Amino acid sequence: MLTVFSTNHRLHHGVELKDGAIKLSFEEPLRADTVLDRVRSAGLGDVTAEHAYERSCYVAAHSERYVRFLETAWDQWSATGRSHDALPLVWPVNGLPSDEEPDHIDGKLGFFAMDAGAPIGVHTWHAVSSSANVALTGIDAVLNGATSAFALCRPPGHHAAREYAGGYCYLNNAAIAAERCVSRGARRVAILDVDFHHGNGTQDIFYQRADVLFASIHGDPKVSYPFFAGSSDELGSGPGYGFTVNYPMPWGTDWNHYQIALDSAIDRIARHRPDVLIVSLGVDTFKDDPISHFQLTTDDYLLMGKRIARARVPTLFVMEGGYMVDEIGLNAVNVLLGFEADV
Ligand code: SP5
Ligand code: ZN
Repeated sequence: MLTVFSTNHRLHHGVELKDGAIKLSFEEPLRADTVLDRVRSAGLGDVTAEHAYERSCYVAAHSERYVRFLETAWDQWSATGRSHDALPLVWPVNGLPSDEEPDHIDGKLGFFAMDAGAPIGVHTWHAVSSSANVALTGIDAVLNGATSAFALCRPPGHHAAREYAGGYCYLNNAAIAAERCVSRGARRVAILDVDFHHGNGTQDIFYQRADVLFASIHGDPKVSYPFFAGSSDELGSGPGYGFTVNYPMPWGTDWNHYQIALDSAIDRIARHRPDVLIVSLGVDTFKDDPISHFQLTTDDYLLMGKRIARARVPTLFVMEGGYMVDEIGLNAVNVLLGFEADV
């Protein structure tokens, strides 16, 4: 399996609120470099750099004004004399009267974010656009005939919606890849999200669409981030009704329970008869993950990959979360090795 990787991910390492204190984020550069090391030591296949893409590829999944914001936020922020990461401090929550984009950067930061989990530093846009290009390069390999490919994206993408950032995510790499499939002629696409956290951004982008099916297995939002999306009664709307499917699972979920949801999700995906499958591959379902609450083991990820392969659909794996850095390489690459063992 081909892996696509960009060294530009190292340009970004933001801060986040950890139990109320501002610290360096769990979403750190060592994550992607550790996965790359394991890709190489496991002999997964060739590693290639990302290609360049037009910004219209990003605007396919996001709004023009949101992409413009991401491109220019640091310059606007630093022009006001600030030198730390740009973070929002006020959000247009339910009940406030205005839903218009503010002129000032301090207002824009909240307008285009769901939380304070996606800080913007001087090189963030460079890393973020490269991460999307990694996904686009990977999907082009699949559309050109590869059975599978691995987009080793960082920063991750699945919390980023059409018009907001959040949860370490800025551009939605999996959604951008799905839109690329559609623009290159795919009639149906499926996205399977196995990150511990609900992929609220991906769900948002395709909620009204019947051509792109979104299925997600994640910690129950009653008790887990992102809290405000991911319940089983979110099914899509309009023509998209029935093309969103959520499997919220309790804290402590292990493989025995997880595989029941995974089988159901893959059955639903098979009935969609997608031309391409995109897997939002987070391995924060691992038992020792520092911010998550499932109990999957390193061996379970081999079984996950085997199960996904039985869908027999050309598949792009897109790296999302996973914060137990010591084992992130073993766990992520085990999904890919399991997939290949069955193909
Ligand atoms: C891509 C992805 O996995 N994003 C996850 C974003 C989660 N952000 C909120 C995490 C809050 C965790 N707090 C844990 C405190 C442990 N002491
Ligand atoms: Zn996650």
